[in-house]
Amino acid sequence: MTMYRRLLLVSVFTLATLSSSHGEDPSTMEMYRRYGNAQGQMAPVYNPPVQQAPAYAPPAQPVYQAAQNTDDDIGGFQHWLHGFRQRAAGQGLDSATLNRALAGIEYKPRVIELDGKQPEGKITFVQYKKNIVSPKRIADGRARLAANRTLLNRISRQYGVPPQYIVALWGIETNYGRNTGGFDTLSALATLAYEGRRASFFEKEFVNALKILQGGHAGTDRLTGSWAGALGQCQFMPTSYMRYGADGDGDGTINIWDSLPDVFASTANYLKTEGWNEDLRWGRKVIAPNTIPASEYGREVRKPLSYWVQKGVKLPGGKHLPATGNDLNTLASLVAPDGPGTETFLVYQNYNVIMHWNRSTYFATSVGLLADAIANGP
Ligand SMILES: [Ca+2]
Repeated sequence: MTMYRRLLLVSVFTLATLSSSHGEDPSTMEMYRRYGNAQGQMAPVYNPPVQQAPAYAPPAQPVYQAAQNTDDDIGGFQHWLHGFRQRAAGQGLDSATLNRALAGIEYKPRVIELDGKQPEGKITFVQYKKNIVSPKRIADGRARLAANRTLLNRISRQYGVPPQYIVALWGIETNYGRNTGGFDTLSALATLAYEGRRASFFEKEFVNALKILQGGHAGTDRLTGSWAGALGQCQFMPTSYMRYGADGDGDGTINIWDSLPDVFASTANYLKTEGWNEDLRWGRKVIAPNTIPASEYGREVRKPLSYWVQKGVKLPGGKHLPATGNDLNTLASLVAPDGPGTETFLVYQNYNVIMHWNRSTYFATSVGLLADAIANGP
């Protein structure tokens, strides 16, 4: 199906839905059936949320010529941008910013394609870890830690987050700043908000990306990153940038693209804000006896270390866990990313902080393992 036909269908489908008081008249169902057949499981993506209705009101200002022409091959997207513009203006974005930012925005089919190809669940943790915590990434991390030792120590003291975690997140997110992604952030976020699978999430990110622009933190040329809209060397979504971004070099701006002090301070500030406990590690690899049922695995099951010791959880090699006195009250959970009976970890509060960054046990466990490998290096 050509892009033109695809978008026209979406547009017609949406208008048909809006014209029906119940959204279930035969014409709507027919459009849904046809579109669903063409797109398989992607069909629900195009179920237009009710709040998108204002997008189809007549535009107040004829800024977007294409939006008034349903024959245009980007008509549906431009219609959506019209509506977005009205909503964004109500959230404190000025016309100068909107004119500047929205003029160059394009619908990006590749972004939607990638959104449907998330790797999680398709590979095992063992395979993921082999790629992510590779000998090369460990060696690079050790070199980066050594090269930035003074800076990292300063930021570590300020935020209470050990340097190796800052370096590990940097290494996993962008391979130490080498791969920040080449997608135009505004177009990517607009495409994801328009397509609708997580419309409200991506529209909020889109608004915040425009606020970054309006605040003078970055120009449109700067706003490039992952297909999902993550920015800079620490791959913050715009909302994370607004919430956790920190000025590590004191120049008055938060530059997570070029300033390592800003990248490190922002990363550390994120972890600190979400509850990092500098007295604890992230977790560690353990051996769990098979008498522990599957129902006791998972981050939701938080028990004192004394409980796990009593259940027979030990260090690899069979030694006892290094916990005495108050340590035995520390809450911990058993996590086995590939399931009970496979590689198992006993994790603490800081693991949950990493999971806040990215809700993936593959990701969080790999960050911990890479941090340990970097810190324990030569
Ligand atoms: Ca700065």
